[in-house]
Amino acid sequence: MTSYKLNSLNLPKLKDSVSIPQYNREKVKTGIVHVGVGGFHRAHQAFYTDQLLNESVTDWGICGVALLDFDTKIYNTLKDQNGLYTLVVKELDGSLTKRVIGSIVEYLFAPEDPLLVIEKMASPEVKIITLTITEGGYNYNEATGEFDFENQLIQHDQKHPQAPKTIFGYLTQALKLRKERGLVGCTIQSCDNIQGNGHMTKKMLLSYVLVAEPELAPWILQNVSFPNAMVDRITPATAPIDITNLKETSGIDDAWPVVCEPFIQWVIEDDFIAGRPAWETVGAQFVENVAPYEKMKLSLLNAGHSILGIIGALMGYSTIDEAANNPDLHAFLRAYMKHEVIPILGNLEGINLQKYEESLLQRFGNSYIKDQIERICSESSAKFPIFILPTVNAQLKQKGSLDYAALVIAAWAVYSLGKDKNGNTIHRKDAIKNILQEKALASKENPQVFLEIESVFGKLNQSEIFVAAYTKAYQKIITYGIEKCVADTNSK
Ligand code: CS2
Repeated sequence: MTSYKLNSLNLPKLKDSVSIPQYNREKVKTGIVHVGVGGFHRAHQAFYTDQLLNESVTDWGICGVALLDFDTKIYNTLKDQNGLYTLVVKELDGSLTKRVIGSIVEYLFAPEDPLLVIEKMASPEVKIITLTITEGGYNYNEATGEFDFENQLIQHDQKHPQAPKTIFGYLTQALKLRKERGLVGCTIQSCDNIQGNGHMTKKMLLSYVLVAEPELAPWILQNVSFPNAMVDRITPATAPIDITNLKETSGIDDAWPVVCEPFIQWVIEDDFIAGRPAWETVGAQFVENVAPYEKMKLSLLNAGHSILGIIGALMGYSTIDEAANNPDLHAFLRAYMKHEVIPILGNLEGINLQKYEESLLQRFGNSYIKDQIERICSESSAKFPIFILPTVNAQLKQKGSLDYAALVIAAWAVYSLGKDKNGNTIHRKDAIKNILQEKALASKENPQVFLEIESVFGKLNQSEIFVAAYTKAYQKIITYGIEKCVADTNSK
């Protein structure tokens, strides 16, 4: 079939094979600057916003900012395609729903021109700055509970405020300009998987500002809001086959389409100091207190992912659905949820936890999604403290069940040695990969050493009860293998 390179010029030619933006993108003003234009943002917020723009709203276009050197490829793709990309939803029956998204109307590459990004964030038409900078991007130190000033990039930003490298340097300079110019404030909205992501953003930003630009802090407190939000849509990394299929079946030559599951959810606290898009008209939920939704999602979905990922990797699987469809691992995850998570969640108003759990297990098992275990396990050192350790700490407090989580953490120690049960290499990506590996090696002699990584586990190694459960699980994995341990823990 004839294919067309995806860009503004060719858009009308694609309208018979795919749904395209129904609005004039040139008339859309940028009301939102979004930092971190990875797959998740493009499957989630940009999709909600695209639907809204289809309803004749014109004030809420997105300027996508690629923050890191590493983001060159996505920036170049957006530039080549005039910000357009295809969202391919892999439905439960395996069919594909394709849609060209047009809500990213501008795009900037921060390393190339930092001042342009600062100006854009400070521009009067921009009312909201949204972030998907990953769990590790908040520069929070689990051991101290505070902002990490030891981070070299933060130190760089303090020395070079006009050419920052971190989100904190950018936000500080942009807010400073807003203040100096007498502009209204704005909302900074995190879309990352962190409990109280708005609170976290505020706390971390103010910690930095109090050192870098102390006189700006009171203005921020008065003029900037930080709503918390729960975000959800499973968005695997795009595979080469997704690109080829799109070209062959729909004639769209898109260098970087985004693929995702059909499920989508966004629960947001309604705290937007300078106004907001009516995202509720396209399915987002605005609530007064988002904490229960966040807690539920992080401790069930994200933790579930990490469990399937780490244990699945050891079992030799490469995608989440393979792991989720292993009957023993499926039962293990169910038991973890039942015995260790649900009891600490209690009754969440308006939420049916049983239904949520069932829908999660179905989502994990969807074999059309093929979510990569490598993606899920990447940066586990930033994920475990958010997804799993709060459950462990809560169970310790109420002297409840710990064995499932202990096995998962022991499995992570074994995973960090880098070999699966068949001796094949596990490819790992983590900011502290070397430390994990070093501690994992030392754990062969003394398993507890792995728990000494304070930036991940905090003071968990001081809990005798946890250390005992973890050590037992570790030794059992080494002696009998992961499969037997998972099966046995289940049958208890
Ligand atoms: C995943 C998330 O990164 C991870 O470990 O659990 O990316 C997950 O797919 C999303 O949060 C789903 O909403």
